Amino acid sequence: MDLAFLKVVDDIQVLRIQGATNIAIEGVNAFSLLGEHIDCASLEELFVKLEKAREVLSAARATEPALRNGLRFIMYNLRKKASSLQDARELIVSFSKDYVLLLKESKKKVISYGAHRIKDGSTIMTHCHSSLSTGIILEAHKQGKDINVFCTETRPLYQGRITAKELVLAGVPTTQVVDSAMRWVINSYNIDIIITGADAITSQGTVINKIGTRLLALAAKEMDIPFYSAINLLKYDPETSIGKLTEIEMREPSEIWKNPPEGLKFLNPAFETVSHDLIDGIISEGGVFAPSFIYFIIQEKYPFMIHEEIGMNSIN
Ligand code: RUB
Repeated sequence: MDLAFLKVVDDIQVLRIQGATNIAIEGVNAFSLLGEHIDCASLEELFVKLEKAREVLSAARATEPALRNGLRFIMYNLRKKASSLQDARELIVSFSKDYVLLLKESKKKVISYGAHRIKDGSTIMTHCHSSLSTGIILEAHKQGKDINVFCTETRPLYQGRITAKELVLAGVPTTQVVDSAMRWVINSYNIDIIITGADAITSQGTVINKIGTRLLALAAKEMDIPFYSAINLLKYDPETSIGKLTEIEMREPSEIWKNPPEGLKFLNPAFETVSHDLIDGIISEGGVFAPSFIYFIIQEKYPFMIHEEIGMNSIN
């Protein structure tokens, strides 16, 4: 398979490309480039090669529906509209651009709606690195709101440092704590609102985000602090509507400890679920709403996600 394509797959696997939105954008662009140039003699051969590439890219990170939905969007539209090889090569580029635009436009809306939710004088807490939740905080700061942020380190790969750097560089007063101090901070520092990103949302309104997010949501519940999840709806996992579970990615033990004593076992889950009863609101491009409304909003906004390929009736 094409080397440039495989390089992007590897970058996604080893987290040189990190965060659901970035992963989806880079993955879809790589898929489009591959489709445009891959050696093929017929439209049928192109489809076979694209399906193989889709499989490889989808497997790069198990818990990333925004990327899988991008590939679903391109293939679904391609099968409906492409009538020749040349036609398909042009269409793949234009459908990829359409999807990346959807991602970028939805992100702008999430940031704008989320910033409305932050009051002047607020202390905000976040976890991991999410371009959406960091975007919301930076937007509130740009609007002149006097805010103060606490963020976690996010072991084992320290994505919280990316968040901390972005905020400090922008002049936002920011404090970092170790992950295990998350409840202590909520209890001791008058947190007004918690906003995290998300990698996926299921048909039941369960959000999946970086390991530690549920602990944060439980601590928020205990102390009655509003907990919001900033998510674009392209992260909906349509397969959950036919009963499948979103897979939680398990990562290498070496991320936790490079030279551990022999015989020590590790578990290194990258993500965990936060059920809808722990979430006060989803901040999405479709508005701020209770997670349990998700299925109806997806049906209306992104019907391509619910079509025959996953065993539901086509709405398109
Ligand atoms: C990153 C992570 C982020 C979401 C959302 O995990 O959990 O909160 O991906 O990101 P990892 P965004 O570093 O393992 O990819 O808001 O940018 O889509």
